[in-house]
Amino acid sequence: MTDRRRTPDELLSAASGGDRRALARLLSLVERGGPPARQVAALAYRSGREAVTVGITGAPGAGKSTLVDRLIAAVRAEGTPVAVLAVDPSSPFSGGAILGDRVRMQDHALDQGVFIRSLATRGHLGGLALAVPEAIRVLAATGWPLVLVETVGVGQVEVEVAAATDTTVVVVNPRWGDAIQANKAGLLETADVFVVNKADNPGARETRRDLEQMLDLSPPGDWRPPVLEAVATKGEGIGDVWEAIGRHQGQLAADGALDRGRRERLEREFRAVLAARIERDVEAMLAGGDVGPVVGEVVDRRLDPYEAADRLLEARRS
Ligand SMILES: Nc1nc2c(ncn2[C@@H]2O[C@H](COP(=O)(O)OP(=O)(O)OP(=O)(O)O)[C@@H](O)[C@H]2O)c(=O)[nH]1
Ligand SMILES: [Mg+2]
Repeated sequence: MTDRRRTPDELLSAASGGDRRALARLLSLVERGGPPARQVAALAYRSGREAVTVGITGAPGAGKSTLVDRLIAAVRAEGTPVAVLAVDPSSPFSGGAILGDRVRMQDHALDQGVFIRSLATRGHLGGLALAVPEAIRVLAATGWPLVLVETVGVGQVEVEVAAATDTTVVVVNPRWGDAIQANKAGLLETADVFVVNKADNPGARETRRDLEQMLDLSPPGDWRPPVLEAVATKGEGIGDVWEAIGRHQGQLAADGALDRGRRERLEREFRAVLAARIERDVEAMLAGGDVGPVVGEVVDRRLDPYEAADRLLEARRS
């Protein structure tokens, strides 16, 4: 049967049995949004299965994909299956190759224990902030115990995506100002592990020191993010990064923060779904016929915008 004719239910059980095309199709449905995506989301949610999730984030070109590639190798050496989502907030289209094209992640293409997929928003209601947790849930529901999420770019979206994972690794480079940029982008609060990658370039020690000093100034918590050096291209420092991720996961599990974090994320997700749906209702209202005359009254200054909004909302309720 072709993928297009399989129902989300059928796709989910096929994907759980190792059918990678079915899994890819499910993720395309999530990306695209709309009623099938809702069905997929509901099924995945009901499965109740969770994956360990690790976000890898940082400025464009910082070496995230190279690092992910090395982490995959480290994880596979332990025998754990791993799925990777490459998130591109700047691109409305995925094509499924952002990551694989750039680095040698293709090396893992024949490994049945590795699944790599890029993710873009397309039509998803609520954008990446919702598409990413849904995609993660699909992977967890189909039996992937570990999901790595690479996010390209710096900014709000990145922070939002980073907030969708248990552990967030922030990759910076030994460049003047990189540590400060990370701070400005709000990554200092989001980071659980810092990696100064491209430590083969000059300035790595200074960047580490800058980050440590910034961490000294932030309020002390239960976990102080370690600041590690790596040369992803040569595979140097990867063991330390993987070990730090494991330590952070251990700490989360030990003090109940893992469960708390996941509950908080679900609540945030629910709020985002609600907000997105209300926003869509507003769009529909504005496109409807009865708004025009009210807008006319507002622009003619016969009605103030607040009263106009009240009037429309009341008319809708009655
Ligand atoms: N010298 C040096 N170059 C590196 C290192 N890690 C990655 N690179 C190079 O940096 C470039 C970007 O690496 P990517 O892994 O694609 O970086 P990225 O952060 O995934 O890039 P985007 O996804 O485009 O944001 C490539 O040419 C890599 O070979 C490193 O440790 N040292
Ligand atoms: Mg990349």
